Amino acid sequence: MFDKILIANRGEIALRVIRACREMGIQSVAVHSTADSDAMHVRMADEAICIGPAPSVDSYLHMAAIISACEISGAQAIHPGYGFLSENASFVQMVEDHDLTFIGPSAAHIRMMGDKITAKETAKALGIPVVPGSEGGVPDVETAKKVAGAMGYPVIIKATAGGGGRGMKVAKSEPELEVAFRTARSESKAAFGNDEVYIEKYLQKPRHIEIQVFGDGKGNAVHLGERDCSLQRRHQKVLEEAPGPSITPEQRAEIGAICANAIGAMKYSGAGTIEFLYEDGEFYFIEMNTRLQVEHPVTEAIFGVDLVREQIRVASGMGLSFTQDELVLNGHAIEVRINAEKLPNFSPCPGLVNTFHAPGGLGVRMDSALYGGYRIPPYYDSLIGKLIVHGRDRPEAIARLKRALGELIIDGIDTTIPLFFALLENEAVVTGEYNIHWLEKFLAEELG
Ligand code: MV4
Repeated sequence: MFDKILIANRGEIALRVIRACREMGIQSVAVHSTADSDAMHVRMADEAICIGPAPSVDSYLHMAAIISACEISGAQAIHPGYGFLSENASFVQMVEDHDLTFIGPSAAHIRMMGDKITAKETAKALGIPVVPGSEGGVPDVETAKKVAGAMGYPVIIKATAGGGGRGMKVAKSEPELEVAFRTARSESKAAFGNDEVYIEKYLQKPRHIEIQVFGDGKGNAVHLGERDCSLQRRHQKVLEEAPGPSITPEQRAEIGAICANAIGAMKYSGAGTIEFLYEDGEFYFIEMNTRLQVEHPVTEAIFGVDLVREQIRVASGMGLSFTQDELVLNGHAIEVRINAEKLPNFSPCPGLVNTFHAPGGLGVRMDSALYGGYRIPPYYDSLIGKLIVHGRDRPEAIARLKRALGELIIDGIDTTIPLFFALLENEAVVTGEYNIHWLEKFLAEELG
C-alpha cells in the first residue's frame, strides 16, 4: 500500500479523497493554484504544494508541475478526482514514465473509451447492447443518407472525439440530414480538432441510466447497480438517484452482469461508469467514463462501500475488498448538486460565503469544501457542494432531502438550492416519471 498520495484536484472531490487516505493511514498531498491558497483541501491535507497561477491550464492541468509536486513530496501515487486530468491518457503515460502510480485505469483503456466509435465497437464485441447505428465513422453526406435511410429517421450525428453532448446534431428527416451532418462535422473539428462523426438511431424519450463498475485489472470485476441521471440541464446533471426508479431487480442483475463480464474481459482496472440510454425497457450503450463520477456517493450510500478506498486498493494491487455476492442493495439515495449559480439562468455567481451550515442527522451526507468566510474564486467549476440523502425507500429519501435542504444555509451568494425545493414539490419528480428532456421543459415552463 502507498504511504503518500497526491490529489490532483480541488474542492469537494479533493476532500473526498483526503478523507479516504486518512482512514487508510495514507499521507495526503494537496496541490493548489495561487487562487486556492485558502481552499479547504489545502487546509485538510497533510501537505500542500502551490503548482501555479489561477487558470486551470497553468495549475490543475499542468502535468509537469503535478509530477514535480510528487517528486518534491515523495508521493507514490496520484488520485485525479474527476474532470481536470482524470481522463487524460497522456498524463497517465507521463505518471507511469516517472515510476508513479495513476489511481485509475490504464492509458490504453482511457484512450479506447475516449474514442466513442472504438468504445462502442468494444462494448458491442463484449456483449453490451448498443444503440443501432453506423458501422464506425461516416465519411460523407452520401454515406450518411444511405445509413440513415436504411435505419429510419430520426437519427443523431455524433462526434467520434466527443462525449458529454458536444458536436451532436439531430436530423428528423432526410432534408435535414445534410445541414446536420455538415454542422456536426465542423463543430467537432472546432471543439476537438477531429471531424470524424458517426450516426445513431435517435431515441426520443430515454432515461440516462449508468452502471457503476469496478475492475481489479486482473480480470475480476463487479457492478454496483445503476444511477438514474436523467435530470440534466445542458448536459449538466442536476439531481441523481440510485437505484433507478424505473429499473427492476431482474433488469439490474441482467445488465449489471453483462457490464461486469465486459469489464473483467477487458482486464479493466479501477472505477468506471457505463452509460446507457434506457427506453421501453431496453438498455442502449452510449459511452463509458473511465473515472470516479461526481454522483458516486449515491452508489456508496445504497451499497455501503467506499469507492475511493477501493480505487486506492486496486491501484496498489490489493484487489477489491468485496465480491459481487457480498454487495447488497439497501434503500434509496438521492444527490443534489449545489452550484454557485443564480436562477433562472444558472449564471455563475462566485463570491464571499458569509455563513455555511451543513445539514446533518440520519442518512444525510454533505460533501462540500465550503466554510464560513470562504471566497469562492471565479476560475473553476460552479459546483460547491453535494447533498446526498439515504432512506429505506424512495419516499423516505425524498422526505429526508426536503428536511436536509431546509437545514442547509449558504449565505452571501446565489445557489441552485431553490430549484430543489421546486423539484421536490413536483409530481413527476415525486413519482420518478421523468426522462432526459423533462428538466429543460420544467425550467422553461415553471422557472421562466
Ligand atoms: C443520444 C440521444 C438520443 N439518441 N443518442 C447526450 C450526451 C451524450 N452523452 C449522449 N447524448 C444523447 N445521445 C441517441 N442515439 C440523446 C442524448 C441526450 C442526452 C443523453 C443523456 C442525458 C441528457 C441528454 C440530453 C440531450 C440529449
